[in-house]
Amino acid sequence: MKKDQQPSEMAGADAANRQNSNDKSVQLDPYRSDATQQALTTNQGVKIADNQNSLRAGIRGATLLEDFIFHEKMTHFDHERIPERIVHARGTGAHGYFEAYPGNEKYTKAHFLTTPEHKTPVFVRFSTVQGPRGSADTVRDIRGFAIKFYTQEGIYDMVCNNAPVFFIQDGMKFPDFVHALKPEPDTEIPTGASAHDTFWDFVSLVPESSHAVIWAISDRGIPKNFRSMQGFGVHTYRFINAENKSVFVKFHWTPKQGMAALVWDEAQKIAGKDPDYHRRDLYQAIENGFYPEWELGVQIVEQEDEMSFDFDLLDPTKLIPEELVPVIPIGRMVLNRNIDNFFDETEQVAFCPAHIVPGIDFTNDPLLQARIFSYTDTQLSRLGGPNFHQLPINQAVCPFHNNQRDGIHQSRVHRGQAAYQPNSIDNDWPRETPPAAKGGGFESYQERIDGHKIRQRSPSFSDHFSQVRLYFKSLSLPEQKHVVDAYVFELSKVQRKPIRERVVHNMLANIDANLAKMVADKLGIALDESQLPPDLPEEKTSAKLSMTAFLPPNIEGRKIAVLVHPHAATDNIEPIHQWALKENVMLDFLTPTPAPTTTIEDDMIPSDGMQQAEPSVLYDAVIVLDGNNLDAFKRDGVACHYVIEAYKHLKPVVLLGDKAELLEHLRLPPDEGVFSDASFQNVAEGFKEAIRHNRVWAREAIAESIPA
Ligand code: HDE
Repeated sequence: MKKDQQPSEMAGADAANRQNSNDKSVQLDPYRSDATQQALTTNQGVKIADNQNSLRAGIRGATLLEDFIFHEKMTHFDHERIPERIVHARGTGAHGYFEAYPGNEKYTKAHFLTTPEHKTPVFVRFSTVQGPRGSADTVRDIRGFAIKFYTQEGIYDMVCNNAPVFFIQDGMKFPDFVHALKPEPDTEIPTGASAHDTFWDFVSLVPESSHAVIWAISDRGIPKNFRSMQGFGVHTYRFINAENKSVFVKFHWTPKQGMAALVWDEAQKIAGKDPDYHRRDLYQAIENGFYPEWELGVQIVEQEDEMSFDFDLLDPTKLIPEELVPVIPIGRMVLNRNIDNFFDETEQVAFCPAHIVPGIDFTNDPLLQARIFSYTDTQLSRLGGPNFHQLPINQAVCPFHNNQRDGIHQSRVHRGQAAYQPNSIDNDWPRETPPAAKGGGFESYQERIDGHKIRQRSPSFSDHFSQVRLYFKSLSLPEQKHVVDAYVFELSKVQRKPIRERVVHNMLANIDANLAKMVADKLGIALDESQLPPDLPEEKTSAKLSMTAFLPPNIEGRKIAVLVHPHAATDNIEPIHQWALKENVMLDFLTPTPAPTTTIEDDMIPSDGMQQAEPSVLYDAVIVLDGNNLDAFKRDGVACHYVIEAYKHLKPVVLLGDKAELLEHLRLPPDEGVFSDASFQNVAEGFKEAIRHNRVWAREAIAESIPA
């Protein structure tokens, strides 16, 4: 389904509603500027007569110093860039809303979580961690998943990642970790990759990193797109209800679209063919009315159960297996509006885990405590001063008043003589609001603190491997294989042998004997059986750690390429269109050149793109249309490569009519993911099912023998 289709052609009235709410002509906020039918002026409002030429002394003379119009334009241009984020510089954002399910007041008094009738606006920014602003989207990395809730009680930022655990336990180590991960300081290489010496040097010396490393090394580190990614709050937070009762809480976002990952060869190729792949995917999905949706779930732990686990709830390198504490759904989030301006929204948005609202509170997780400080601090240099909360994208939607004044980029005119409190001159306004069950001022949970001032890691943080083993053991066999392959790939880029050895001996050997042996074997590293820990605890698994637990119920929003060559048959074209409408998928008819191509009857088929420019790596599945053109197809290297590559990347492929012969021609063994028939209708159901399963995993061993 394409953007220019009418809402009536999409499934149901819901789609029509969605289309409306994405209508950019609706003026949403007073600060959104629209220059349509407006005169070009200077920033002072003076109309400009000539925007093509600077003011010069004579037609061939020097430019005059008095050209204030040129100066203003150039000065602004010279300062258009701001420092990029230290981490998470590469990101993409979208607007939407959050809706709570009924019944949450037993946990929290937060207004936005306890008023199902109220839709809270949100802005979400997805990101990679390592690469700079212009780096590729599909690199192996953890993804950021930061949500700004514009609640009636103030801004709430839930700054999540797509993994439930982090690399370090104490914020003190964050600068070290990031310095090791970032491009190396002497060469500024590599961009957007963790496959280099300093990263593996650090993590091999810091065993607490093993858990987050294996999440990044697994398929979670190369998500298919942002729409099919989970999000996690990582830390344990607190909920506080109206009776002032507190429980511990972990946040989970689960995509309604299901979960899917790229395959590694594909991820690397997309980084070159379309470095904006994830950004484009989200934008296009929203433009086309496929609004991505996530369910917010919580794991609740009662105060008295704090110590009842064999790990510490305050340790951010640990997750709570869902078998121990189930995830309870408490609301849903829909992203339904694209940004108008990247800089003003996605770049200037400033998230901070310290932005919380009544009903939510922190715990003593030492990583969280460090984050409470770091985010506002970093905005001071990134956004140039303390007034970034006044930028439109960061502004609270409820009233906000205090006695903080002045500062760089102050954009409010504060009235009143008294900028202090208490005061009698302005009748003591603005005044405090005492805490209350609802609508009161923020009050921290009154946790009893009793301890020594000390720099020491709690012994309860010291088991660094049990959960890593649990994670590895819980993956499906293809997922486990990808983990092995990814360690080998990453370590192959590490130049220093002792670092490679340390990863195998100190990290992998503590996770799983087979994993360590397979990686050691491929790297040619000696691994003595005696180096493997003698008593590995009983193996157990946790179902939801594998992405296979999150298959979607349908294939809505997937992208299918249809390869068309001159002299195409027409019989299957309409059934393919009808099927796409029914299943709500996006179709692109790709042709050898951008020109329209022809049917056998000499009718025109418009081109949605050229096969070479829209390669198979950008699609979920491929259909090759039948026609009177098999020989021409076979002579077309781009088209043949298209089919081979889709096959190699384990994608479902439909070969219609005469194109069935391509399997033999291209030496591709038939399997459950290749559908050959004269009629598309006969294979449509099987094709759909194969797409729903993301990949034809049974093909993987054979696919490896096909040249990349
Ligand atoms: Fe961040 N992190 N972080 N982080 N983080 C930033 O804030 C920091 C951590 C996360 O789209 C920075 O505005 C410290 C965990 C996301 O704008 C900075 C520590 C998690 C984003 C910062 C952590 C995150 C950031 C850089 C350890 C997952 C992007 C620019 C103590 C729960 C937000 C900025 C966006 C960004 C500091 C660890 C997620 C430097 C000190 C754990 C999604 O302030």
